[in-house]
Amino acid sequence: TTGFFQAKPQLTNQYHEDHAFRRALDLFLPAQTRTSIDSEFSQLGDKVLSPQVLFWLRDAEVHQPTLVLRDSFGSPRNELITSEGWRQLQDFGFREGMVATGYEGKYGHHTRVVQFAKIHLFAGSSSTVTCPSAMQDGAAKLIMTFLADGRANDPTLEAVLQRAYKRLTSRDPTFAWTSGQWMTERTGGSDVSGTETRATPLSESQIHADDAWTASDGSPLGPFSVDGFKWFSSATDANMCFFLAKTPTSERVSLFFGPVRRLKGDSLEFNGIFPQRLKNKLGTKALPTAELELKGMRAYMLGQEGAGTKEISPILNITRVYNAVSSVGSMARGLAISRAFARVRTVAGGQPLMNTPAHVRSMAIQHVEYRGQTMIVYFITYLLGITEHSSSTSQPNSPLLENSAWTAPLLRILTPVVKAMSAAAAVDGLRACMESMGGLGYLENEDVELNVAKIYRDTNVLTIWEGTTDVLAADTVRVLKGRGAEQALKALAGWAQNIVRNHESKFGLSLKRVIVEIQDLVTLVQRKNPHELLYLGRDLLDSISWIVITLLL
Ligand code: MFK
Ligand code: FAD
Repeated sequence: TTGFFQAKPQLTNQYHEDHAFRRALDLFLPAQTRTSIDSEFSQLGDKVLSPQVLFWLRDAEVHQPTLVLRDSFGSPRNELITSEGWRQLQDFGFREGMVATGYEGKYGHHTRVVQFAKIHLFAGSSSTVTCPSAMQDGAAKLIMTFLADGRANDPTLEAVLQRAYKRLTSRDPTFAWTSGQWMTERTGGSDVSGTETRATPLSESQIHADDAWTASDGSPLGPFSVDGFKWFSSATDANMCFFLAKTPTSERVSLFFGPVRRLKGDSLEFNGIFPQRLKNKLGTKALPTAELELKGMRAYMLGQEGAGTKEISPILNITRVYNAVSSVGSMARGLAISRAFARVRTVAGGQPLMNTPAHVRSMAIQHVEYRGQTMIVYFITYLLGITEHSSSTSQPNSPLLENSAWTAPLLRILTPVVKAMSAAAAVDGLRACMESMGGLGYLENEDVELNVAKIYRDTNVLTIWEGTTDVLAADTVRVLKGRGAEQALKALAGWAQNIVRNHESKFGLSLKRVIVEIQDLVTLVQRKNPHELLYLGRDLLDSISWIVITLLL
């Protein structure tokens, strides 16, 4: 093998190289916080590209999860096997506080910005362990809110939840838990009203008959027995899960919570859960997404019976933020690979691609899209942190958010908008990154950190799970036309008009086009009925995200 070989592109520390990422941190973090995280982030930027982490990433991709349903002698085994690399990446995530940072509160209002910046840097090296992390975080948030509101009126349930919360927010890999979120059934994932899973309350004697079995932390198993079929379970290796089921007394779904495994003596087994098969997917190959049959799974009901979708919505809203951060994190890695390639690849005329105007123009278009998405994604992490760390009198004094009444409604409207738009942008962006590397971009690159094709495959799911684009558009319409609609529209328009005024007076910018767009949006929402707006849902997403991105850029 003589002749030319392309020099290998070299990825550099993205905390230092990625201008859009740094701009988002500069915009949403106060200077003091920015300085105090500098060293940790610089190290994290190195770690996610270190030989150790890349070895785990490669191992997780090569040794995909398997299900052992029977042993060689025909006896049932019911065992899920994940790779060493996958487990090590999860442990790395725990140690680095990918979830825990969000609950340690070290950075006050800015805690969530800091936490999600870690996910952003990790995304391209994570082999999607960030998916169970997302549900772990959602579960922690739900439990935290539930306990804070005094809604666990049963002492056993309260103790079980408190113990779970400690594990969900821990940095210790030997103690920390991830969680699953099981909503989707064969009847539908967008609309869960056709849920077939049934939860039946057990009598005292039935509960105590099984007392020898506990959750893996020693907690009692729960007073409901659950039977049904969950069509998609991504965190099948999780320690616990939140899920929807119907009760004998309500045809509407309720929220349940239970351990995924149960323990008796030395024996640890699935808690009445029987994985049927692993899904054969386009991407996210290391993630153990399974179909699960539930037969006698023990669980607790949480919250109001029949209000399961509302009760589970704190998880949905957190995992949608993760989805958005993963979208920009994946774009970030794709663009870093594309830039590294352009530095070493020479094309006709002997010029490196980096000096080829047409190529640089194409890359610039992708970078502008990434920058816009990054700004709006960090805006929702900023809003989330404020809602979690503020009383009405202790909002940060920031020109980005002058009226504290805007925070919660803005977060509620923008979460589905940003989830939908960032995911679509990431798929388009990664396709373009592949193209920017020519044939090499299409290959399953042996150097896993440069495998943009894998990131592209993985990214496609971001538009589907946690709500497809049209379903998220419908969620936006639910906010803009439902109860509290007037307050929501006021917050969005008020915030945007305020930023326009600030920009015009501070920078002398003329933002007439934005003002027209805001007015058109308000008129559209007010004039159309919900059915008409549902039809125009994607236009709404487009218009809202365009306004916000323009004002944040
Ligand atoms: C690495 C990336 C990280 C991400 C990892 C993710 C891993 C993937 C895992 C999954 O995919 S898990 C499954 C996710 N499934 C979805 O996202 C379901 C998509 N469908 C919806 O979101 C539907 O809108 C929904 C199922 C919620 C519709 O249910 P309903 O019962 O028909 O809703 P309805 O009746 O309109 O609303 C019921 C109540 O819930 C209302 O409150 P009120 O009763 O007070 O009026 C709604 O306002 C409220 N609600 C619904 N969605 C909400 C919400 N409240 C707050 N936030 C929301 N998002
Ligand atoms: P459907 O709901 O049947 O949707 C099909 C099409 O109909 C879509 O294009 C949708 O946009 C459209 N549609 C549906 N309703 C409307 C409407 N009202 N208005 C306009 N259009 C509509 N789920 C879990 O619960 N837990 C998991 O861990 C999990 N992991 C997953 C992992 C992977 C890799 C994948 C691919 C999915 C996972 N899911 C999980 C399921 C995922 O959340 C669902 O696939 C998703 O919510 C869509 O549901 P569905 O597949 O039933 O499609």
